[in-house]
Amino acid sequence: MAEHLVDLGYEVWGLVRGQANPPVRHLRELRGDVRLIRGDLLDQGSLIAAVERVQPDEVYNLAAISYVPMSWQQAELTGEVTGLGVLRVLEAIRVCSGISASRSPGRGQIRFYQASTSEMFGMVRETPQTEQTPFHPRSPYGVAKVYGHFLTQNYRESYGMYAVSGIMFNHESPRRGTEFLPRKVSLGVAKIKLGYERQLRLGNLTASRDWGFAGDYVRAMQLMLAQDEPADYVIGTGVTHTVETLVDTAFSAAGLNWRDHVVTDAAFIRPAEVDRLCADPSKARDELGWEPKIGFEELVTMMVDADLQLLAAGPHASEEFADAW
Ligand code: F7E
Repeated sequence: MAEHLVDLGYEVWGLVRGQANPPVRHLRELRGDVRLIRGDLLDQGSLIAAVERVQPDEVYNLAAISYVPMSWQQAELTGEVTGLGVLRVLEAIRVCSGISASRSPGRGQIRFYQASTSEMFGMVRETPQTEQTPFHPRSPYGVAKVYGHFLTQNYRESYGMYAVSGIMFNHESPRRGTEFLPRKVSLGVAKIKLGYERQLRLGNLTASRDWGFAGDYVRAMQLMLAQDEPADYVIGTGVTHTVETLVDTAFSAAGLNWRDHVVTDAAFIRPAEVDRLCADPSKARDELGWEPKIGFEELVTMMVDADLQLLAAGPHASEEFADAW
């Protein structure tokens, strides 16, 4: 996101949490032109101070505890960060814009983007999913995101703020965290191909997701803040694949047969699963002129190739910034 905005000529500030935050060094090396400011979604004062200091035209809230299995293990924290964190960012914008909590309307100058998610659809009521499809989240993560989604809508309606949500379906890239399925698979394939490992342990292979390229999705986020009127949009490809197909595609990209290496492990089965997600992105296409450029096979191959290249430096080359789950 930061990279895309810098390329568009934005001055970009990134909010950095915590005392020791290893990805910061990574970001500095990658994009020295992104300025950093300290703040935490759990700390209202720090967010007000950040908005006061930066005086932004636009705020993108992509911050969250976003790994679905973790949201069962730390449900309260997920609610605080992924749910109430949205309230704190909106409040910081409201206060710094001089919008009264008791009087409406008063559209400030700061535009707000909230990263909503297809996980809100959960046990889906219809296929494909649109902006009108009712929500039925299946994890504490999904529930927290529904709170953030409706709160963003409520601040738009209560205060006339330009506050919008993008209902993002799964989006991936070689920079994806290694705990999420596509990166876990691309890294696993690379390790097996290079002879570092023989097996890859996975959970449910029958679930389906609408997987797209993160670089395409950040374009949609920026476009959503550049409209005349604020509105929410579903962002996805409209094509869905099973986990098994993704696994097959990734192993095939390296000339391997997944059946020789994948082992099913109950440790990766979730208490409640989202079985099948598929976006209807026609509103984004018609109103934003947005379309994804990278298809499923190209995405998976890109990720496998990137990990083969990364691990050519040694079996542990991927571990420096990875969260081990
Ligand atoms: O799982 C199945 C798993 O963890 C995808 C987040 O960015 O996208 C992401 O949520 C599927 C699920 O992503 C393993 O059961 C099988 O059906 O890559 P994932 P997610 O849960 O769909 C949405 C849009 C978000 O908002 C989230 O923040 O793959 N699966 N075996 C596995 N998943 C993982 N992680 N690991 C496995 O071993």
